[in-house]
Amino acid sequence: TGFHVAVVGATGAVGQQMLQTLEKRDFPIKQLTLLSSARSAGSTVLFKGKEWTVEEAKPESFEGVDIALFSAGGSVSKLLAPEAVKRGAVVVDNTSAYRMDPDVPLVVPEVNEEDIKLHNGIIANPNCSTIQMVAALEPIRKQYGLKKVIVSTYQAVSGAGAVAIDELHAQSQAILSGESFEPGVLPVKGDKKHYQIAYNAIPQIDTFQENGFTFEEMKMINETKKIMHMPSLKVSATCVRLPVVTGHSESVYIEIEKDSVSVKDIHALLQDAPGVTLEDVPEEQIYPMPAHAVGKPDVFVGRVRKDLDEERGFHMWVVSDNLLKGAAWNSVQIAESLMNLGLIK
Ligand code: 11C
Repeated sequence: TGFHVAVVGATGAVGQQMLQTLEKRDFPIKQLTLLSSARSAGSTVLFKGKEWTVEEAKPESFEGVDIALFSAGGSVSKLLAPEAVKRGAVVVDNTSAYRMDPDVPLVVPEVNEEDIKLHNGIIANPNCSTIQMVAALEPIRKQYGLKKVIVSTYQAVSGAGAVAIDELHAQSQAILSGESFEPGVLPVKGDKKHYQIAYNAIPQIDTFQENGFTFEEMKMINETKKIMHMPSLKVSATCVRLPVVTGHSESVYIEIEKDSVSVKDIHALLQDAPGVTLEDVPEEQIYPMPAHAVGKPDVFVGRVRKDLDEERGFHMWVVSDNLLKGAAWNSVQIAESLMNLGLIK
């Protein structure tokens, strides 16, 4: 018993974590189909201690598949997710291809699990930096309302894929041994210029839009409003890439609706919040850091402070493993919700 599961993008940084997460969660799989783009087809990956060969994803690959987890880039999802749905599969898509489509629920189970019920075959997994932020903000929104969010991110290179991890390692080694190098991946593989990421900070993630924000910043803005069902929430973002391999960090400033709320009140909410771990003991130098968050499914929150001038303003520091809660774990959570809600055939 179990489901026929397909993983599209099985060789990628996120695909690998998806396989590990399915294994760890002991997701009921009766058949597994591992797919990728033509470029990676034929390579092997490990699942439950066995080597599996990855095949090129084609429309026919989805015959008989119950649930397909896509993480092979937006163009693959655009082309093949509808083909999977046509063949009866439910798709959990971890690309930006369908996130803002009004017919597609955009889901972080701790925030809007109910939206899954509205799916028409595709459920979108939000952007990693959005997921960890809304998971931390939802318990506060529920209790005290939310008016405004201003976020600055400190994002890891694994968000840009395995090639970006390789580039950070190669550049770091080159710099330490005094060799020259030519940046070729970051900030955006397809953009005109590339910059050094080792020992640097790059204030560009994804391409610039006409309004001066990058696409990553617009994802955080638009996705947050959709997931929280708050089209008029004020949200602004600045997204920065750091030479960290895995684990996105965010400095988040919020304004709530209520007066007279204390840091203690916020702590009490976060302490009990699903998927959130509070790490906030300044006198003992306890706060979240990416190096401590790697490999863990939770969203870590610390440095909670009340603004010194704004009665309803709070600051906090939010860290999570971008490949887990930001991608693979959230996708598998959606798959588990689908199963628990009886929404897979
Ligand atoms: C990054 N947030 O860190 C991006 C990666 O829309 O799923 C995730 C891209 C996406 O570079």
